[in-house]
Amino acid sequence: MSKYGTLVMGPAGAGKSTFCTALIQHLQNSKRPCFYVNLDPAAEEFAFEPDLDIKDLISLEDVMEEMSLGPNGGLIYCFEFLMENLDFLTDPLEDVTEDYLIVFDMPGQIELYTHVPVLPNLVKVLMQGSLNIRMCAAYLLEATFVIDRPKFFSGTLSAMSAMMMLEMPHINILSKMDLVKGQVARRDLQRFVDVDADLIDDDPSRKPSDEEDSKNYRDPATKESLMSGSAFHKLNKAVAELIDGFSMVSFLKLDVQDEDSLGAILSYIDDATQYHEAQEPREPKEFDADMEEQ
Ligand SMILES: Nc1nc2c(ncn2[C@@H]2O[C@H](COP(=O)(O)OP(=O)(O)OP(=O)(O)O)[C@@H](O)[C@H]2O)c(=O)[nH]1
Ligand SMILES: [Mg+2]
Repeated sequence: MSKYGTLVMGPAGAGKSTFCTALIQHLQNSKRPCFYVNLDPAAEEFAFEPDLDIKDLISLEDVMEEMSLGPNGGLIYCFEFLMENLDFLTDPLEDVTEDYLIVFDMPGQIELYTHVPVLPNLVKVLMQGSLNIRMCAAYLLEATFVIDRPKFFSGTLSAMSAMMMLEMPHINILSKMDLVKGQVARRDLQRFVDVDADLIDDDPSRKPSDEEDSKNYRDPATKESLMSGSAFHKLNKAVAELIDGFSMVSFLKLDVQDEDSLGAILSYIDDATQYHEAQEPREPKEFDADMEEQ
């Protein structure tokens, strides 16, 4: 028997927990069971109470206080502690049946997705061995990043880094689409969805060339120069070309208020995990009974 799950990741404030809540509500509306796992040791409030919460094992606040660590070091400590106490996570998941979708709500510290091997090791435990969960990663990036192109490309680089580190089925999602509605033309948005590296050169707020830079000398040590000079532009171009060279990242658009949008994202997750192939065909009688209940 297989199990199915999605690992919801992305930078701080990308809308991961909001997406988890909307997805759980959508699953409930479709009468599909869900098992909600909170793996953010700093999370405080939940619209749906998690079925399993890392804070019952360890909390970031306690770690920071007792170990005198900052939020990033503290988070890595929490995950290393989880890896030493894996039964906390794996035992409850053993009993989850194949009709469930297991939703893992992850923390927003980017180090976890780019720098340390703790997440790849955790994913191996979940996807291999006795649990054998068929997983799809869902990496969220906030749609407002399209307004600031260097920011968009650095976020896209973090998504690509997670894809390469985790080596698992993966979708990328532009979240909070409601915030850019009416601000970005559909055609322009498509260039972000399919990640066009030329966006850096076409940037309307494009920064001066070397020649222009040297005409208007600015102190290279100031923050403004660092984040806007021609060297900054070259760096962004190199990042965009690197992303283009791998040709791995494209985005799905998410509006959490829209059931169709949630349904579309869920169907990508289901395709990636081959959820439908494993489901027993239902008797027409069962289907009718469900419809009557609705
Ligand atoms: N307008 C709008 N706001 C959103 C949306 N999703 C999330 N937000 C807001 O963005 C903020 C962060 O949302 P969360 O869901 O907590 O984001 P997160 O990625 O879980 O954050 P961390 O766990 O702290 O990394 C909150 O204030 C949400 O209300 C959305 O689709 N549209
Ligand atoms: Mg969260």
